[in-house]
Amino acid sequence: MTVTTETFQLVLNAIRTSGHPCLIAHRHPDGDTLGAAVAAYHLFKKLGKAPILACLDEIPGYLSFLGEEVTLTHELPDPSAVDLAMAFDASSADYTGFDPERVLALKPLVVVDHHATNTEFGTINLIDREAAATCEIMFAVITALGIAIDKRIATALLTGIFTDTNGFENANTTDHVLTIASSLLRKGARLRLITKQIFKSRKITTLKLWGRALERLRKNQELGIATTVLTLDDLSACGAREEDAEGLANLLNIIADVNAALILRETSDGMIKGSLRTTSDAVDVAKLAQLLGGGGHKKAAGFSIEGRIEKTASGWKVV
Ligand SMILES: [Mn+2]
Repeated sequence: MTVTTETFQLVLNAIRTSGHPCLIAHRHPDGDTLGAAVAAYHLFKKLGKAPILACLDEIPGYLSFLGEEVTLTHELPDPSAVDLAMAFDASSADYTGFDPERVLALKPLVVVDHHATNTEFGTINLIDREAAATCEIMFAVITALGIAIDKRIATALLTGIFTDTNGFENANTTDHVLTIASSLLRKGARLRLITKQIFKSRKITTLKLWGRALERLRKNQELGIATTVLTLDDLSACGAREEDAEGLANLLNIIADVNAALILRETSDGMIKGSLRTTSDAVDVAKLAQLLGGGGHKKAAGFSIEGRIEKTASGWKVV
């Protein structure tokens, strides 16, 4: 890990001394934020503590197995009701989806993350930008605490590692990641369930939506970027939901001879969400996303801009 031992010890102490921690998973939760938060939830329960798991949104259907034996709240507690807050996989307070001031009011605030663009908004920042997943960092934390990783914790951590390596396929799949995955499997992690839920549980409505995006794929010759768009009309025409567009960016990351792939899609809050992916070591999509007010990782990043997407005679335009 590229974090200092001192920071690591501060986190271990914060966990050991807390009785009422609040664990925060970011909005539109994915396998990594939920995996890390749920693993921490079970960890605190094992330690006899009373954790609260807070996430603005519901656990998406394909990750429902992570919610077994877990109580989720959609609101942040009063600062006086908790003695520790931990935010997982969130690059900024804003990224959690909660009012950033209310997030920052929770103290101490431990930020556990691996985003290159993390703003270090905690009072303790356990940020390992080299880690493949926040769950990889949490594996180190739980191991260092000397707490036995049970089947539920192992499954939660493996979910985040599996999600963020896109099934051990991305460039961030190091030998260290595979060693951790192997260790989690020995502790009973349900890899077959994770594989099925993440890669083999798509609805026909989702694939129809992806079909629309695939049909519109174009390569911008100047930038060498493959782009496509999805509108809210596409969602209703396909009977799909916003969360069904997740996963499409990884699918587009299989295109040869492009510098990057970009999807622009309208969201119901009047914004356009951009998702960027690349397999090229020469391209840093996090930097590109940052120029547009977003962030992420070198090979996977995103941003949000105001606007709508309209079809014009010369193609799709952001207006
Ligand atoms: Mn992550």
